[in-house]
Amino acid sequence: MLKEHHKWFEHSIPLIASENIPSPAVREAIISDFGNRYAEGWPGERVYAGCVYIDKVEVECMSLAKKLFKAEFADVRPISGVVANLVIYSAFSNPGDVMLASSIPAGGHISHGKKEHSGTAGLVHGLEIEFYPFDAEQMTIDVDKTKKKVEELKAANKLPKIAMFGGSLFLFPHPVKELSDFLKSYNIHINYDAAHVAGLIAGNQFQDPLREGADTLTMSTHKTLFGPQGGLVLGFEKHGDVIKKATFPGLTSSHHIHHMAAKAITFAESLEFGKDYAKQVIKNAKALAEALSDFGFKVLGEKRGFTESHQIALNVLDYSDGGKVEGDLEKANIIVNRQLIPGDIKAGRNYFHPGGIRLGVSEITRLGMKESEMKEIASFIKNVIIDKKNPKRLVSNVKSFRRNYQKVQYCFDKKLGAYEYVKLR
Ligand code: DSN
Repeated sequence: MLKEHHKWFEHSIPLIASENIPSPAVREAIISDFGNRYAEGWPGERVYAGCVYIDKVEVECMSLAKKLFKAEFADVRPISGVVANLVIYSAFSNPGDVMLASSIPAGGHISHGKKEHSGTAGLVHGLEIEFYPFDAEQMTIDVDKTKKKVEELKAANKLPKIAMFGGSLFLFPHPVKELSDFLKSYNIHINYDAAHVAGLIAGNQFQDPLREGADTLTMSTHKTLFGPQGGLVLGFEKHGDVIKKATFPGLTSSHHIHHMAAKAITFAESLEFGKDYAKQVIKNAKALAEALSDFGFKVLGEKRGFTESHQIALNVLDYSDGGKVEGDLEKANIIVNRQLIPGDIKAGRNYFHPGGIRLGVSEITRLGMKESEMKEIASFIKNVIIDKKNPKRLVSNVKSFRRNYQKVQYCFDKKLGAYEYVKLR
């Protein structure tokens, strides 16, 4: 099954916005013996022996992370974006406190969610979640309405402890600069979840949350930041101690040392190639959005040029629903995910049959695709959704389209095929 999966992806168009393809060097770190070890604690203060080389790598990893994101402090141990967010909840709030965050149809992530939706913040840390007012035309948080809401919450004795920016459906920068002075005047901790856009921030092509007023930055390390699956917390030295304790012993025991080493490689790759990569990602996303719009698709964010990130969101209700479209595209080897979009919940649609799909160009950009390939991809998508061609009949065209894009670009060593199955025995 593993081999079948590798073959399938070699022949597919992977458009899941939360995924990417790591370099051969990152894959090599993942299969190293670091993955069989424990290194609890901080380098130099471990509670296990055997960490001589692990400590050296982790010190280098933290230093590369700080350099890449121009941060005073880095904790490279959180094992995922969800755990990185839990570190922030644990360090800067108590159960019962209020957090401002985006709802899922407005782009929020499950880890920012309410208890009744089994969201991590509510279910695991007991936070009360209040949603930001959202401007669906501009596809971002509404600044004036947010200020009003915070004042109302204060009057109701529910002043938020944390304001969470960032999310999962993330087309345009969030108004951190516009809201940070206001939020700080109420002593609200500002965290920015950069999971989706970390690679764009690293390449200086999105916003710069730590300079715009965010206190901390959380992320996963495997979306536009093209590394291994993992998490990262960044911020200022003054918050270092409380973050360190929340990560260990609070939220990790072993911190997946092999992935930590692979993060170090990713940060080095991003310092070297990240700017060119991020620029091409955004060009590709815009080209794909424009081509889809030219074919007649309803692309969200039209008033602002569709996207400033790696993502595109389509409203597919003219043809069927997001769940059905996701399934049809998969049969044609085009991998996307269905997406709740603004208006879905009010209209009674749910996560299984939402109004939209979300597309991301991070992985196909890492494979070397440029604007002209985006036009071809838009045409495949039109064939399935608008022309209702039999998706299975498109598979051979998709396969030959993919033939020339089999190596990972924007990395130091391109010997291994992107989806090559590595046999060790
Ligand atoms: N659910 C994925 C996303 O944000 O798209 C990853 O957490």
